[in-house]
Amino acid sequence: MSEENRELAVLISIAASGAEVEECERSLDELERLLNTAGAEAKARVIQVKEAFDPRTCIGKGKVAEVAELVASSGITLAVFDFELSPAQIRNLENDIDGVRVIDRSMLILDIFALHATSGEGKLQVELAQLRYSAPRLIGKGVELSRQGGGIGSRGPGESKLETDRRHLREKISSLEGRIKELEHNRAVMRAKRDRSGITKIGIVGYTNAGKSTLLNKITGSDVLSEDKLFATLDPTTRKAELPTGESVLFTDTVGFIRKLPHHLVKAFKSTLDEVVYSDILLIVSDVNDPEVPEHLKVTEEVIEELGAADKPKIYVYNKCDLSDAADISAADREDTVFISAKTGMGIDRLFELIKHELDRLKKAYKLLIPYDKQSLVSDMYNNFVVTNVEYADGGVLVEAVLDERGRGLYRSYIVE
Ligand SMILES: Nc1nc2c(ncn2[C@@H]2O[C@H](COP(=O)(O)OP(=O)(O)OP(=O)(O)O)[C@@H](O)[C@H]2O)c(=O)[nH]1
Ligand SMILES: [Mg+2]
Repeated sequence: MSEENRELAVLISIAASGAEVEECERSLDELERLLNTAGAEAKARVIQVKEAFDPRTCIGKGKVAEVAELVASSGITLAVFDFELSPAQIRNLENDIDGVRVIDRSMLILDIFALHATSGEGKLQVELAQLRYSAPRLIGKGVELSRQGGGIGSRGPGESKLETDRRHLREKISSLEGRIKELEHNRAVMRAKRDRSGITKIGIVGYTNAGKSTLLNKITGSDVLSEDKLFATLDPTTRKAELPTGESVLFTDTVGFIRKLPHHLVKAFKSTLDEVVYSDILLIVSDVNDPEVPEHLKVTEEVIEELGAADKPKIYVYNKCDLSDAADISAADREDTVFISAKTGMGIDRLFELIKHELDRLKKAYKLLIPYDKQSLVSDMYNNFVVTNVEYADGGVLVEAVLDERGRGLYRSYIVE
């Protein structure tokens, strides 16, 4: 889309008090980046400072009139609210403000997801999330959903199929849920296969645009799309890499997180986010230069918690150090923290050391009973792991050994304790 015919938008937020205006502005900065990623341009911002909340239009009557005036004089055709709106609120706002479509942050994020989804699974997940969230909001407000190019907030893989009828909507949702269940099952089967290979799985997670895909590419020599865009990655990619010690591990790049990430979106992406849940170690990637890192980490930890993966070993990876002052960086050398540049490769060796350290920690002592006709396994174990004791017993050799994930996978069926 050329610069001239980018859709113009007004961004709208509410601060509960004067003290919250700054936080509102930061959130709007991010909303603006989301809007740009979706191909539109922010022409104006409106923040209302207000304690009482108007349930009809969220912002007060006076502000609605102000926005209407702005819209009439500036070529703005889209109003984006930085918080969730109900279907009724959208209707009321569109009635009161002539000539704009009204969407909220969630719908904008879903729109970007729709633009960036490439795999069948990703598209299905976006479509499901849109049907659950956007469709009820768009239905009945005179927008023809089946029209091509309905604009931001109404794009999507399933756009042409969106039914205006609620019954159809429900049927569609349950059919999508069924198909996603199938894909989830396929993923589980693939995962079980990988588990049997016993290779340690490392999940790369973190705020959107932190450099997760760039890191995966650097470590594994792959070429996953990495871009200066929010939500460039939607589909997880898993690649094998060899640590300097010779050990193989699997790295998985995942969809990024963002503040006010709607709960229903996390739910819709459950099948791909499961890759996080089944990781043995999490790399939490942040952009070291971003002043919002504490907020980003908070959001990331919340999503990890929501996924039920809070108890995994975590390594905090501060990325893009090539852009920052090296003096600050070496100051904070901690066991679970590393400063890198995924672009130049700086600090990657240290990251590998930390990973190795976690791998060692994941090792545990096991007792195994190896049948007498499988004796070659015992010498394998001697070669690859630390064997602490061997006894000859009924039915086989009783071996005590310290195993990592891989060993556990390899000898799973012989573990007795
Ligand atoms: N200077 C510099 N830029 C980097 C570094 N790592 C990533 N980038 C840039 O940051 C932008 C985002 O990188 P991605 O790897 O796409 O980030 P991501 O975390 O995968 O982002 P999403 O998939 O959108 O959530 C790209 O323009 C990268 O080139 C780095 O170490 N240094
Ligand atoms: Mg990415």
